[in-house]
Amino acid sequence: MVSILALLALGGVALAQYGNSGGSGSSSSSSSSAAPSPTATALPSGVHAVQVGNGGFNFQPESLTVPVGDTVEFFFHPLLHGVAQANFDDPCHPANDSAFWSGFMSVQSGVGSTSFKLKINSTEPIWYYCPQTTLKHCQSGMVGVINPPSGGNQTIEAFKDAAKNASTSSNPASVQGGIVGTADQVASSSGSAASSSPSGGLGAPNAVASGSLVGVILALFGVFVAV
Ligand SMILES: *[C@@H]1O[C@H](CO)[C@@H](O)[C@H](O)[C@H]1NC(C)=O
Ligand SMILES: *[C@@H]1O[C@H](CO)[C@@H](O)[C@H](O)[C@H]1NC(C)=O
Ligand SMILES: *[C@@H]1O[C@H](CO)[C@@H](O)[C@H](O)[C@H]1NC(C)=O
Ligand SMILES: *[C@@H]1O[C@H](CO)[C@@H](O)[C@H](O)[C@H]1NC(C)=O
Ligand SMILES: [Cu+2]
Repeated sequence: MVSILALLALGGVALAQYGNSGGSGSSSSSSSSAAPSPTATALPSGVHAVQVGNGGFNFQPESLTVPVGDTVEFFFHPLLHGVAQANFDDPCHPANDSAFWSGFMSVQSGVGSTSFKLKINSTEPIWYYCPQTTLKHCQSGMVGVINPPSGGNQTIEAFKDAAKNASTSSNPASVQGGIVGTADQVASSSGSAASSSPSGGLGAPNAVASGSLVGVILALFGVFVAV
């Protein structure tokens, strides 16, 4: 047990030093950027995730079937994306004055801590896009659909093809139609990481937790000594 605590303490000191080396004055550059993979944790039931701009100008999944009454939660990735509702005929522009719009979400790394939740009220197709004009996200294929028609020529491929031809893109005038708030996955995964991570089988969760606390305290002490 003593050696475990010592290891944890050393780890804490190392982390503290690492954190210290990067900061120039500001001490609060947070560890929240270490957000776990968005697929790592379960969402509340009835909530369906769409990743926005995760490694490319796209939505994942770009086509999603969602029951009436459920919610789609959009999670934002770097650097600056948004979600707005279009009509099938005009992929890169707001459907009308009441088209939903998340606003542009600025994310530096990982998954943004703010999400956009959209309630699904019918089985009608919902076509959407990212209106970022820099690098023409919509025209590059950053479009998606919820509850696509089961047949016919209104497909996500046709929507994407039409988007390529759009000469401009634009966003709705105001954020509306959904809820901008704390992202479910980011919040729940940081909470569950501490309790569910086996930490290499070091021992019971309580022992690990108290060891970590000692580590943090010793790490703070280490910084104090270093300064
Ligand atoms: C706006 O467009 C959407 C998508 O076509 C449609 O479902 C909605 O009824 C329209 N709203 C108004 C007020 O026209
Ligand atoms: C889709 O089908 C309709 C008739 O069902 C037709 O009028 C329209 O031109 C078709 N659009 C495309 C892009 O093929
Ligand atoms: C896009 O533009 C090309 C060339 O102008 C045209 O051939 C094609 O039919 C257009 N596609 C759509 C989906 O509008
Ligand atoms: C569903 O209804 C809610 C409440 O009126 C509204 O805020 C939301 O924008 C609607 N969802 C869609 C996809 O239009
Ligand atoms: Cu985008």
